[in-house]
Amino acid sequence: MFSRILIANRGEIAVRIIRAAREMGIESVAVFSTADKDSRHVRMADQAVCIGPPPSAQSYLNIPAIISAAEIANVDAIHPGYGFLAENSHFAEVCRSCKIEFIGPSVESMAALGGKVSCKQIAIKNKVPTAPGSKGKIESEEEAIKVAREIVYPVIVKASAGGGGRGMRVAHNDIALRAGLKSAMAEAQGAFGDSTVYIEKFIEKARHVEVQILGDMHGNVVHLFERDCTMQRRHQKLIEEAPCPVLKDKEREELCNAAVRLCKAAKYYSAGTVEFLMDAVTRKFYLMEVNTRVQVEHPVTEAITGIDIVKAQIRVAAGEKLGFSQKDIKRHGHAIEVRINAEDPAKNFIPCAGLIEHFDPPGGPGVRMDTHCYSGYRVPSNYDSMIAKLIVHKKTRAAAISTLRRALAEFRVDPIKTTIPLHAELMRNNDFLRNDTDIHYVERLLERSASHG
Ligand code: MV4
Repeated sequence: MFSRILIANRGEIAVRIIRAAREMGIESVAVFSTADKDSRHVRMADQAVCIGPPPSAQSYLNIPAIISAAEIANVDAIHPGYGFLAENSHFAEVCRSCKIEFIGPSVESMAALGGKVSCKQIAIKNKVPTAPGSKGKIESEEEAIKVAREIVYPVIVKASAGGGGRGMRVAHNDIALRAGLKSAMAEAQGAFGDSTVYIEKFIEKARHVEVQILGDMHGNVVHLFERDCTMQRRHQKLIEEAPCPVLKDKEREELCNAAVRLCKAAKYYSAGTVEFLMDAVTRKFYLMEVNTRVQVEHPVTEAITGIDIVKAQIRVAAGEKLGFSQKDIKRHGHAIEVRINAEDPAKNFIPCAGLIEHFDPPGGPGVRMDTHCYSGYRVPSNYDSMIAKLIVHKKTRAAAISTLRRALAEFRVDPIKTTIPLHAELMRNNDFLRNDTDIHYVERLLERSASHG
């Protein structure tokens, strides 16, 4: 096992990884930008190294600075968390060439599944359901129009390297498709340095359902069931729950097995997530993409399975076997996570950085808080606005919702604005309670309430 690992991240996920390392008897090395010198991950780690000024490009994305810190601290491995360098196969390659273990999948599976065009081709070969569309990369406007007419409009143009909805355009006719293709390619080139796009039939009313995967270097791949992340806004998930409240057991089994097939085909190890769209009308599933990292919402899966996903990632990176098989994994109860962001929902979610004078988190039975915040902490304006994750786990969805209402009512963050009131409202929203939602639901809801003053 490793003696010491470096955490190439900040915020709640850095805290989460330090906790796992400490319980495993592994020393942790934090890295931080000057904006984060008073951050909780810096205080909690066994050592901390400053890697640069506030902008991410010069600190948490600064590969030479992070590798230098790793060399000086003499670590065995680096955990990238999520965001920043987590899905950068070049960074994984640099780690490998420096003989530092990257706590994630192999460079090869990151490249194979991280690119959406190659991921979709592996999926098709392995009978994982995908939306009808282009065979691969779109080479010309004429080809795009031919495909779109075949699969029937509306279609969606997607960037192969895409993420966060960038490089994505919906088109309802030839004219819109020509324009969408141009702008999606330009946006993808600018954002990812890769203009590769492909086309799919646009699924108009869908839920977002994703499967948690764990694999080891010995060819074992298991799933830890699914999460439902339908409640989101502008590609930012707001609420995540496990299990998916609308799935039937047979659908669940098919979906989870398809995700395992895909990851086995890519010789995947470590934690990963296979994302699907579920057509709310036909109940058919379509692969969206694979996230080759630990996700923000991993705690809901930990709650229902009792498996510590971060510890499993560390063990697997050290070459250990998973130590359990699919039949050993059972699910219990229902878990819901809400992301608490330092944003003002009443002002179009503008970020609200600044001093938190009072931070009083909830607790009690069935409540987990993952956060780096404390009373007296100043939220820097340079990074993502998520300041905490509140996770509840109870026997049933109804009980989890009751506990979440209670926990949200206890939660006090003063004086900065947060998304706590929005979550309190959503926990009393009848459409959410009845699962009569889709991936565009929150945006429609917010538009309605804005127009009603
Ligand atoms: C889709 C889709 C409908 N049909 N693909 C959004 C993120 C990007 N990675 C893929 N996305 C979508 N792909 C087909 N064939 C709708 C979306 C989509 C979406 C998906 C999940 C959650 C929120 C979303 C918001 C807008 C569009």
